[in-house]
Amino acid sequence: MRNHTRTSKFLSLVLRHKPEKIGITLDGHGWAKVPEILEGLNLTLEELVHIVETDGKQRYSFNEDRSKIRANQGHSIPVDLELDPVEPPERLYHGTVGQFLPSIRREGLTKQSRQYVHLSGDPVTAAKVGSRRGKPIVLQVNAGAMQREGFRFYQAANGVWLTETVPPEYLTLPG
Ligand code: HQG
Repeated sequence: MRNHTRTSKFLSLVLRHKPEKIGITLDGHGWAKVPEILEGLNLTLEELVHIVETDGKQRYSFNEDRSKIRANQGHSIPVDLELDPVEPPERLYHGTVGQFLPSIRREGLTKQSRQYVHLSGDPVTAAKVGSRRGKPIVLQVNAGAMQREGFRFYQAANGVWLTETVPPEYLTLPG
């Protein structure tokens, strides 16, 4: 069996950041044509379905007839995922690392290269996100208060919470 982790990482790159890597474009809603993905990644449909179905974070979705595929979140290129605002739980969580804290204290969470700030529904998931970069630090986000004060929250098809920005007054930082 081929190394699916590597292929999945490349699929993320293509569907979130650089479709031009395989000479394709995404439509305005982030969809790529499945035949173009199969050709560009040298995969069979069966292999692509396996990657999508076994992905630990459900990073990808097919459309109904499996003619198109897109990433559920994480884009740096502007795409309209057509997500409706939803009421968040009172608390959400963000996993980061210590080196970013001075800047986060000053300006809050900002989306950096991506389209949204990514938040997790529970602290364990947030710690995993932070641990990609080092010793994880989990920040608590007062999402309920934000929503009541007019900020919008979205939930991607894989459950990841998205918002435009989290001002510092809604964050509880450790220490
Ligand atoms: C930090 C992965 C300085 C932020 C994950 C993070 C997630 C600031 C980094 C998804 C800052 C951005 C997203 C500020 C935020 N000053 N640093 N004001 N505001 N940061 O990768 O949330 O595996 O764009 O704390 O699991 O780490 O790829 O965002 O450390 O779901 O599917 O700037 O990506 O999913 O990093 O991760 P990212 P993220 P996948």
